[in-house]
Amino acid sequence: MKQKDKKRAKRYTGRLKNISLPDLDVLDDVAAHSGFKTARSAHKRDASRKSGAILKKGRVIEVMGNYQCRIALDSEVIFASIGGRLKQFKNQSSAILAVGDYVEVDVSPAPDNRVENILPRKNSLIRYSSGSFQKEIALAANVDQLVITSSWRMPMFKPGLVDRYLILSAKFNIRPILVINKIDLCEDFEELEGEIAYYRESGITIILSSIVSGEGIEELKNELKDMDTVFSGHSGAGKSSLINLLEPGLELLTAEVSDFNEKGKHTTTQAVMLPFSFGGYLIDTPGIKTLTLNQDDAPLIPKLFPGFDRFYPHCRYRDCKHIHEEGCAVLAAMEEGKLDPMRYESYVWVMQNI
Ligand SMILES: Nc1nc2c(ncn2[C@@H]2O[C@H](COP(=O)(O)OP(=O)(O)O)[C@@H](O)[C@H]2O)c(=O)[nH]1
Ligand SMILES: [Mg+2]
Ligand SMILES: [Zn+2]
Repeated sequence: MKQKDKKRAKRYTGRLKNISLPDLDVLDDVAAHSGFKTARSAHKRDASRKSGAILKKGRVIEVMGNYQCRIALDSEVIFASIGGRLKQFKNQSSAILAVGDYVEVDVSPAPDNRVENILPRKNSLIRYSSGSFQKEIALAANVDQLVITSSWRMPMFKPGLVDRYLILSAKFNIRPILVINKIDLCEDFEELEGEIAYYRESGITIILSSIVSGEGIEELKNELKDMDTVFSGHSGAGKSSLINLLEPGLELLTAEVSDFNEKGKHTTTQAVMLPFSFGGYLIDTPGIKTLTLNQDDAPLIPKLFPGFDRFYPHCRYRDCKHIHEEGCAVLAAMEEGKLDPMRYESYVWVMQNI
C-alpha cells in the first residue's frame, strides 16, 4: 500500500465509525410480504426517517449528475434523487449509485422520489480515479456480460489487448464474450483458428463476425438476448458498427448527453441502460473507456490471467507468480506443450507493465 493510500484508508475508517450501515438482508423477500417487511425494515434501518415512507423496489436505468437518476419500477419509470443518508457514503464506490443497481426508492414525496437503499450487487465495474479523494467509481452494477470487441485485421488482432480485457472481466466477475470482427478480411482461417485456439480451450465464448457479410450477427444477438451487456474494445474494431447493425437507431453516449429532468433542471447523463428490441440491455457509459488494469490488480493477475485457472491450483505455492518458482504448474504446462508460450509471454508482459 502506498503511503498516500494508507492515509486515505485511515481517514475513511474514522468517518464510518458513527454511521450505521443499512440492513440489506431483510429486503430479500420484500415481494412476499412487502407491507410488513418494508415497514419493519424501514423502521429498523432508520428510526429518524419520517413515517409514511412508501418504499418500492426498482432498477437504476440512468445516472445523471447532481445525484439524479431514472429508475424503472414494475410499471413505470420515475426520476429520483439520492437520499441524504446515501450521500454520506459518497466516497465509497459501493454506496454510489451506478446504472444497473437495484434500489429501494421512497415514492411518498413524489415527484421528489428518493433512493433510500442500494441492494447488494452481484458485481460491479469499478474504475479508479487517480489523485482525487474519491478513489473508486462504480460505473455499472449487476452486469451479466462484457463483450470484448476486437478485429481480425484493420486494426490487427492483438491477443495481448484481449488478455487485458479478459483479466478485467475475471476481476469483476463478469462473463466475457470475445467478438472477433471484420472476418471478411480474413484470408487464412487456419491462421485465425490457431491464434484463438487458446481462448477456445480456456472455455471463452468466441464470435467471429462481420458487418460486411453479416456473419456472426445472429449468434451475437442470441448471446445478448435478455442479458445486461457492456461493450468494450479497442477503438476502430467495429463496436459502433456492430451495435448499429444489431439495433439501428440506438443512441450511444459517445459524448456526454444533455437532458432535462421533470422539474426542468439541466442534467447530464453519465451512464444509461438502453433496451435491445429483442430483449436485454446495452449498458453504456463513457467511463468504460477508462477501465484499465492498475497497480492494485498486480497480485490478482497470476490467478486471473485467461486460461491460467487450469494450471495455477496445482502450483506448489499458493501465491506463486509463475516466474521462477519451484513446482510452478504454469511453467510445467508450458514445458509440456500444454500452454502456448505466446500467452505466457503476454502474461509476463502484463505483469511487468501494469
Ligand atoms: N471490413 C470491415 N470493416 C468494418 C467491419 N466493422 C466495422 N468496419 C469498419 O471499421 C471502421 C471502424 O468501425 P467503428 O464501428 O466506428 O469502430 P469502433 O471504434 O469500434 O466503434 C469503420 O470504417 C467501419 O466501417 C467489418 O466487419 N468488416
Ligand atoms: Mg465507436
Ligand atoms: Zn505457478
